[in-house]
Amino acid sequence: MTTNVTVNQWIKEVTELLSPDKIVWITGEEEQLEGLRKTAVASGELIKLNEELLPGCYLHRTRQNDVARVEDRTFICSKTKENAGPTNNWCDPKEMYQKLYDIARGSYRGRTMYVIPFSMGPIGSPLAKVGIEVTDSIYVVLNMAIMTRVGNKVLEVLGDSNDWVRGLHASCDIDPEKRYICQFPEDNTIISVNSAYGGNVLLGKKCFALRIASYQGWKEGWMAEHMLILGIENPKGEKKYVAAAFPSACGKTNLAMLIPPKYLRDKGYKVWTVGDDIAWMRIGQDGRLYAINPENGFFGVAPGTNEKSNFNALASTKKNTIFTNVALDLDTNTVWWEGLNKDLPKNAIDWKGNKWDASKFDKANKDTYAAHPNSRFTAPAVNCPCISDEFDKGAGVPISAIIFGGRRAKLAPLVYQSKNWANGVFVGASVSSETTAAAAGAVGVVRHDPMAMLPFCGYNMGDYFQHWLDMGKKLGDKAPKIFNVNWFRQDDEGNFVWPGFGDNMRVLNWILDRCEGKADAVETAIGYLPRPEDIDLTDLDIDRATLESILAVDKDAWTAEMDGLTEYFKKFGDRLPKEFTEMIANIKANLK
Ligand code: SAT
Ligand code: MN
Repeated sequence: MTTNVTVNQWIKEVTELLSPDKIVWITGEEEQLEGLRKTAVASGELIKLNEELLPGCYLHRTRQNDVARVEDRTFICSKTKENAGPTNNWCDPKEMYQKLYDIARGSYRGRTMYVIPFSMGPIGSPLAKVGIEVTDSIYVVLNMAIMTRVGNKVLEVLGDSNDWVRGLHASCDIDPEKRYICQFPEDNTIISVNSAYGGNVLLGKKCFALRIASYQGWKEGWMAEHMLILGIENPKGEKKYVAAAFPSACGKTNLAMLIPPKYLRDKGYKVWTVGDDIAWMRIGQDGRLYAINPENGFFGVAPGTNEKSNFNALASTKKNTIFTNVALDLDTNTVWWEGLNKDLPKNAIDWKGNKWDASKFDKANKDTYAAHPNSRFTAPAVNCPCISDEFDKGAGVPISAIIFGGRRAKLAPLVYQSKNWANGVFVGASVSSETTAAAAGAVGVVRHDPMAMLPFCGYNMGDYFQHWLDMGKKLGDKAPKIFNVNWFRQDDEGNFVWPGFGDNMRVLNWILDRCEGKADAVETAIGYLPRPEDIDLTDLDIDRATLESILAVDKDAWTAEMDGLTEYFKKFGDRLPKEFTEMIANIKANLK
């Protein structure tokens, strides 16, 4: 299939280890993929949906014990524990290879080994990188063919190079006790066993494009971030790009595909999606920071997605999409999930494969849901009505602003701007968020999630913070401005205060105006905040006092937050940039 010696050597090794009956190289041709879809439908791995209403769409159900990323079974196997750092599980690479080989050995017997050459980023782009994943799952192949660029062309651009990431996925028995998602950053290698769910097995995504790539970026002077990328076009036709980091299932896809409020659309504002989850960023010839989306599709959270919350995402799922763990509406042979619409299907199968009883549906009880809270759609990016012209170009888009955010019911104001790049890095490092269903474990617990990278940083996070500071020094006055947002503030009754979704455009406009020195702000201890009159409230039913309540800096609460951060940062020891300690002292002094 290729003359690349390093590829052939590795394929020989994994073949010996896994003992497949057959080897199939994924060529990227539609005919081959269509054959695989047919095979998967015949075996029950995929269910073909209504060809008229959802052409080219399929439903897949995972095992009930395999529905989210498993952070406690995810390891960074660098040579030393210090290099994985205090936020990652670590295991000695030799020991882990042995353990994983023992688990995977012979597990492809009677099965086919699919070899997927894939490119993260447009094939041949100077910002792109190549990987090869072997898997025994057709579901993985078909998802990878949506989420990345796959096939022979990738091998062509790779040529004889050894700069590619090895990805081994083995479904084994989907045994949660023997499930491991392991990254070996120093070997460009990923091994994932005993899972068949999204982020655990689509190895181009979190494992490569974040964990391995963040390490590569550190070594090579670029950045791999858990960020959406969106372009905002003003009425003059000028486009500005922002990148924004939020933890999983905090609305990155929604922000990336936002539809501006009517009064802004009427003026001629438009939003273009470049990416919804991951950004790779490098300093360009002109000294600015350029970003590409390394992915080729969206692996979005289905529940809550509807025509109002995210018209563009829903439109993206109308053809050639794979749905995972949503409900099947038997009357129409289409899919349904909580929040799609108000018409609960009367004749449906839930995500577990059982007949669903709509009359027993209880919002407070997740066991009664038709779709799993972390059910997903895998949709091709080209389907998105607002996909950017730049998406497929590979040169990247220049980033004007970087936005951090989390899901915080209290404390963090709607928006604020950091005082400078270094302070912005501190703001990113300070992100906390309530946990979501995207990872196994408790939901709704506030945890520190620096830069939304906690589960995805492939090396010591103290070094990662320093890398951010170093990038800022290189960027100098060309550095993007850094902001923090919080769409999730709640009042005392637990209602969301800010309408969010399309109305977030009002905040983005303030952010872009700040980048151009056009908008006012007040300086506070934590950064620059808009005055209520700086946020355009045209056509919005929210009064000034309410807005004020989410644009205030509560001194006691922020002092406590700084004390909490001081404690948290201790875990990074002497790898913590000393600037952070100085900033905390400064902020506390200014809060007095
Ligand atoms: O499950 S994935 O890791 O692919 C998605 C997410 O958690 O953001
Ligand atoms: Mn994500």
